[in-house]
Amino acid sequence: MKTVLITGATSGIGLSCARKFAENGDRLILTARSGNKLTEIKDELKAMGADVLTLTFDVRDRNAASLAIKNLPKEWSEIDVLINNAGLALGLEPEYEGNLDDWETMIDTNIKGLLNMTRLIVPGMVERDCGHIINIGSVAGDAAYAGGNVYCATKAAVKALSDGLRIDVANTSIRVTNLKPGLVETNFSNIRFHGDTERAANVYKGIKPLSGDDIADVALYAANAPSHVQIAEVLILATHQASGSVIVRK
Ligand code: 8X3
Repeated sequence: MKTVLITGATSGIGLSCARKFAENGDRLILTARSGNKLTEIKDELKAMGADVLTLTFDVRDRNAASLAIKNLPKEWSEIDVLINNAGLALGLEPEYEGNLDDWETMIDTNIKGLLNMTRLIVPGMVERDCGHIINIGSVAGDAAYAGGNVYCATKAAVKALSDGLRIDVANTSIRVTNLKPGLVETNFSNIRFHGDTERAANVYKGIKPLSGDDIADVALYAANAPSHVQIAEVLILATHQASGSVIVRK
């Protein structure tokens, strides 16, 4: 049984990971910005018999994150798996027309938020010589696609930060995984298009997209691989998607 901390645990891939790891018998620390949603999910998972602790804070808020992690009850303080899932895309405008607030939110959440959590939790893993960081990257980090610009850059950063961390902990038993999903049908596109549900639905039209569960399955596999096996990076695409920009719709 592992203690697994998941950021952005109230929706999408984060929520799927929470359910899959709970089914696996792990203990969960779930973090997100919405306390109400966290409580709902905690109740759901507790009904399945899972041991769950919730922490309400925004990964962008370095002080709030630090306060929450440093004040973890002793029995929850040894985190075995950190799933850096909190992240988002906003907008699909050409780079010369993008919204600067959107850019800042993506950079602050996808890069700096991930770094905040890594910086807070990995030192304990190093001390114990044990742990696993699973970063949710994206196919978007492999190559830019039209309008992806800043979002793609943040996911390229997730790849570089995963690779860098893997080097920095190579002398320990800690493992670092970068999961790179393609089209996953969650609230992702709805958020990207600021609530334009019709535009969001079009993203998944004519193709069977991945689900959050498909990604959580891979995260669970990586976390439970034998200790000498480091699943360093996995690109997970829908069958009719070949890259960030090649999608065959029928
Ligand atoms: C999400 C995948 O292809 O919509 O990171 O950018 S994609």
